[in-house]
Amino acid sequence: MLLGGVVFLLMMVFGLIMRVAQGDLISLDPEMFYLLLTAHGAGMVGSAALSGAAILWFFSARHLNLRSSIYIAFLGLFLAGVVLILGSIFIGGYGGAWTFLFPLPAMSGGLWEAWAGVMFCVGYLLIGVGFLLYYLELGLKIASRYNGLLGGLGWRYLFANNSTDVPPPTIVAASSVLVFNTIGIVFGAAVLAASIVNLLLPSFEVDPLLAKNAIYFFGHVFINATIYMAVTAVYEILPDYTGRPWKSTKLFIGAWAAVVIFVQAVYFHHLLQDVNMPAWTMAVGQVVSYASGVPLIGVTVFSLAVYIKGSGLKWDLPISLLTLGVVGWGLGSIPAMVDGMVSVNKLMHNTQWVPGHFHTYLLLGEVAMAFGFAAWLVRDKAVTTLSSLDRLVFRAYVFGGAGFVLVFLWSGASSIPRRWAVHYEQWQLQSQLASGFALIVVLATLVLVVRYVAGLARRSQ
Ligand code: HEM
Ligand SMILES: [Cu+2]
Repeated sequence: MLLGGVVFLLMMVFGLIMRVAQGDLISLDPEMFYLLLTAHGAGMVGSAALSGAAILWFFSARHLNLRSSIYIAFLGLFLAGVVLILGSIFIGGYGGAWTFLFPLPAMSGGLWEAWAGVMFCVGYLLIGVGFLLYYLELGLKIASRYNGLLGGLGWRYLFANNSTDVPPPTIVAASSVLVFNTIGIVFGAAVLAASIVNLLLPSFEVDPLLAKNAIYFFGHVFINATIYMAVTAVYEILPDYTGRPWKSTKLFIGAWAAVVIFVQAVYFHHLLQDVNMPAWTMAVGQVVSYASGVPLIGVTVFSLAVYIKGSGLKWDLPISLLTLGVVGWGLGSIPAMVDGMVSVNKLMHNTQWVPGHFHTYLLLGEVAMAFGFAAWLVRDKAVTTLSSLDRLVFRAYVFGGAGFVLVFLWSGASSIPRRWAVHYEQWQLQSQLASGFALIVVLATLVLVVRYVAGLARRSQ
């Protein structure tokens, strides 16, 4: 969590620099902008994945006998991947974005050489292998404890009405995530391997449309998985506060079953701009993007409200951040669904509307959950209320974060494109306002990290 928190903070500073540069408040070499953009995208997604994985492992270990050696191997592969990725960006000059869209790693316009692209892809592969190991261990232990993966998913209870040994919510979540994220990572690994061969032997050709589809399937599923892993913190921690255990009801298990399918099927919304994809894929993309909001908003956000209501819960920093995470996640899905409409997507997809929606469910979603979990780990049990510093930091994070994402959405609605290093003068007001909000988020996050470190130090005494 410490590693994740520090990297979140550093990447936020990179984000702030990009936004300040777009507002023309500093002059930044566009080449540098794309290095920062690449590092920010890969670093944020990586830290979200790392913190999500730490949370899921921590709570799964309450129910399973997991081997720490596997986690250490996972962490080792992860760190080795990070070193290669950072090297490829800041030494090799790779600036082709975290999505490594084929054939961009190979066609740098002279900005970086093939080896930098290879290094980036190999870094990703190492992280992917680490995750496969991680999920394999979870899968093995779940299968042996809950009578197969179907038992862990809870589907036996759902369909066969077998109510003995119903898996707890964390196990349902773990089983679901390991199924869909393993599929996603395998697609990602396949296209990474093909891209690496293509970089080394250009005569080995890759079908660009197939590569794009595989990359976006992987990317979409992987980033979603980070939130689905982190939300287990809510299932496990909230009951400590409300005295009401989070239950694996049929509705809950059914919603997770839907997530396993939908999280894969909604990736079709990444095809809405591809004129050469068949029309039915667009129809599926639109319909499923809408439908996928139901298990999330309908079940998680609604259940959270029901569990909290009338429970006499005392708000402290961890529970405030965790609740913010769920609310931000739910709210962020709304602009995502809007963008999932074919007619809107044609107009908005390459605008800042898109960073607007995903910063909502990441910055105010996954990251809030991760800091909530971290604050809970080091909480002082004697303190059951929000201190005035906690309240200030929490409010600053919400205020800065909400302002920051709203400006992205406003920019998108005004057709300001995403991923442009240099903005026209007419666009700079938004970038400047966003920089102010971003600075507030960075400062609040700094306090959260410092507070966590102080908590760790206090506990180790
Ligand atoms: C203070 C907080 C943050 C700031 C100031 C910030 C800033 C930015 C900026 C300026 C961009 C480029 C927008 C454009 O395309 O014009 C961006 C993209 C992105 N950000 Fe953030 N961000 C922050 C937090 C986060 C968090 C918490 C995450 C994920 C956990 C995240 C993930 C991403 C991703 C995946 C991209 C897309 C990169 C790409 O287009 O290749 N950001 N961010
Ligand atoms: Cu997606």
